[in-house]
Amino acid sequence: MYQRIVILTGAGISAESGVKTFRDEDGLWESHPIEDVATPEGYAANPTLVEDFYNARWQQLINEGISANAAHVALATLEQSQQVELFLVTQNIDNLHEKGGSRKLLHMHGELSKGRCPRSQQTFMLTEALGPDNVCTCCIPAQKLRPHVVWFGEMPIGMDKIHQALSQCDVFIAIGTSGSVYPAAGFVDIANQVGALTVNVNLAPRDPHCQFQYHWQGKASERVPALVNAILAGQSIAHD
Ligand code: BJW
Repeated sequence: MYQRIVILTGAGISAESGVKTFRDEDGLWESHPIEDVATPEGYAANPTLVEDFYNARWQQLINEGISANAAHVALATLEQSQQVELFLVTQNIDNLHEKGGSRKLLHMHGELSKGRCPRSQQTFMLTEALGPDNVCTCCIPAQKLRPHVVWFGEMPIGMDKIHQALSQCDVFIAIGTSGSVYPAAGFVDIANQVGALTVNVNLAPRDPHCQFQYHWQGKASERVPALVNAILAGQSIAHD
């Protein structure tokens, strides 16, 4: 029934795994001014504070044994079914889609597990915490790795591929994102313009300004498996 599906995920899909969201009460931004930890200027002003912030989040993912939940697993099932052409793009920098079994996805805001050379932009899997001694192997002299994270004012990763997928999709689904950060917040407009079916999955009730045609309210761990089952069974998802 549906052939080309683009799925965008945000912090809400990982919330039930124990990873904090950004803008909810008690979210990540509660204790950190955004401009301190999520801008190039904040990093330039205090690299140690920023490195500590991302090192702590990476350690949390490893040490606390945070696992994928049913929503991540359902999306991996959809990919593996090969019944549809799936383009999965996440704003999340955690690795829970991979832990859930997804093999093809795009991390448009980067990945906690990687550091990036500020000169060549080459990425490196982190084997030790970010800090003055964690340097690239691509430059002479070696450069200190920065977090492989897209901060405000920086260009998200893979925009050409994302636009191409959106321009050809017949369904666009957003899961667990507040739609407050661009360009991701504008993907629904592109999908609507090309005539795709647009569905939002969120714990919160429908926002009257929301551009999605349908709103599946509830926990991602419950609504996403239901959505995937419907798609795989050839049933319509064009309802609230
Ligand atoms: C559940 C749930 C459950 C909870 N089940 N649901 C003015 C107008 C327009 C744009 C701009 C502007 N001024 C500046 C800009 C651009 C700026 C921007 O958007 N600013 C806004 C604040 C206005 N954007 C940028 O700078 C971006 N770059 C850019 O625009 O480059 C130029 C460009 C031009 C043209 C084309 C392309 C590019 C870069 C943005 C980088 C964002 N980086 C961050 C930080 C990453 C590092 C880190 O992790 O620390 O990425 S910000 C942060 O927000 C993070 C997230 O990926 C992102 C989105 O957050 P998300 O995922 O939506 O989380 P929340 O917490 O907001 O929402 C969670 C949702 O889940 C809620 O709705 C809950 O209800 C729900 N939920 N539990 C289902 N169990």
